[in-house]
Amino acid sequence: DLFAGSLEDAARRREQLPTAQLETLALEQTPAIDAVAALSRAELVHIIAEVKRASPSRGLLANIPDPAELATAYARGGASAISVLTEERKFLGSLDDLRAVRAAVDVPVLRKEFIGEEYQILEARAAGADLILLIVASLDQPTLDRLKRFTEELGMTALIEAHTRDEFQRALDVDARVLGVNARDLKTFEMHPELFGELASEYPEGVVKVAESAVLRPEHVRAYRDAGADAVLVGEALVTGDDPAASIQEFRN
Ligand code: IGP
Repeated sequence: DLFAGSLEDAARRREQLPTAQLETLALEQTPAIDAVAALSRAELVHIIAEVKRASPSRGLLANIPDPAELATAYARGGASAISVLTEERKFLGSLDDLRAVRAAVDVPVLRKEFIGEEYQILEARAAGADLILLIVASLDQPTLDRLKRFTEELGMTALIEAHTRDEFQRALDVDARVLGVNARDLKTFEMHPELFGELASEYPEGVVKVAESAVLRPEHVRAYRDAGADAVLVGEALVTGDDPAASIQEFRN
């Protein structure tokens, strides 16, 4: 299971770099960028562009020899934030990718990882991330609440991800400020692009509405936008296309 793998990998890294030392590195970083503010600026729709080499559902997507170069193209196209997969086993990502992207762009950067403990959040901050992902389906409610608070204590923002109405409510119960509805069911990999629209009216005022996955063409972005999305998270379409900056420009219009 992806979540267990991420936690094992973090435990291995902790043997090399104990929590106290990692904490020092995290606190030395330039303060995190305010992602809520960035995603609340006036824009037809914000694009969160993802650096994604592979996935368990789609296999190998793209080589991406230079994630900094890809991120630079994303920023040039007008991406409001960049998501970097750091999961190593199935997505072939790494914290090195995150650091490279952080050094290359000045928009908010998201650590896309299966996060279940504070150590992984400290790693994200030490690598320069501004946002982290918390997947409601993988966390019990007290843990979700604790990790979200810890994220904010470090000055970062949590993108809290739901895939059902019940998970959406649990995200609101911990005061999600950025709430994503993932069209992809992470257990079956089935796509439910209509789910965002079904939940869109339940967002309280001021919570950033993010639609995740299932965008291959501009009309898919338009459908999410018409349903009320503030931001759309796109991976596959950008890494497999031949001009990511041009694709983002198209998606934003
Ligand atoms: C991007 P897509 O279909 O554009 O490649 O999807 C993003 O939504 C997806 O990578 C994602 C994801 C996740 C990956 C959403 N939630 C949680 C790993 C873990």
